[in-house]
Amino acid sequence: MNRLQPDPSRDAFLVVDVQNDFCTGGALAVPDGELVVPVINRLMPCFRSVVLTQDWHPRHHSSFASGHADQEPYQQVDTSYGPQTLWPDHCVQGTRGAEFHPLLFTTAARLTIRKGTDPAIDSYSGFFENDRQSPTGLGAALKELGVARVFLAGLATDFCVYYSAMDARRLGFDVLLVEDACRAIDLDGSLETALVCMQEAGVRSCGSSQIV
Ligand code: VGL
Ligand code: ZN
Repeated sequence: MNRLQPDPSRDAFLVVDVQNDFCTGGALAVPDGELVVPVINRLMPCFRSVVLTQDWHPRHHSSFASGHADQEPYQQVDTSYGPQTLWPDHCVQGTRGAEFHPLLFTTAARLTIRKGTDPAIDSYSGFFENDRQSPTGLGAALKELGVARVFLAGLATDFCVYYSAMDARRLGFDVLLVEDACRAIDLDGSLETALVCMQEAGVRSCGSSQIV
C-alpha cells in the first residue's frame, strides 16, 4: 500500500460538515455519520492547514421542505439555479444541531468556512453555492496559502463532500478523497453516481491508513 505523506506547505485537509445534525439523532442524520470523527481526529495532526466547513442556514432556508407547500423532504424542486433537493430543517444558525460534533478536534482548524447562509440558495460545496458560481472564499484562501492538494473527509460523501471535490478539481487542485473518513446519505443511488463522477473528474481515493 503506497504511503501518502502530506506536505505541510502544499496540502490541506478539508473536513466537511461534521455537525450534530448529520450524526445519529440529528435532523438529517447520515448513517454512522459520527464514525468519521475518530478517523478525522487522527489525521488532523498530519496537516498544517486543516479547514472545516459548517452548514449554517438561516431559520427559514429555501432548501427546507417545511417552507414549501405540498412538498416533502427528499423531493426535488426546480429553482432559478437548477434542481434542488428539499431537506428536513437542519443546521440552523446558532442551534445545537449546527454545532460541530462535540468530539471533533476543532482546535486544530486554521479556517472555518460557513456556507448555506443565503436564504435563497443552498450551498453543498465548500467552494461555491449551488449556482456553482457564487464563491464562499475558500478557493481564494487555499490559493493564497499555497495549497495545491486537498484531502477531503466528512459528511456526506454524495452531497457536500462530492460537490466540494468537484469544485476543488474545477479550481485546479489535486483532490484525494479519504474514503473511510466519509459517510453517505445515498438517496436513490446518489452515492454510486457521485463516486463515478468524482473518478471521471480525476478525484483520487485513499484510505486513512495510507496517510502518515
Ligand atoms: C448536506 C444536504 C443538505 C451535506 C448539507 O452536508 O452533505 N446535505 N445540507
Ligand atoms: Zn444544508
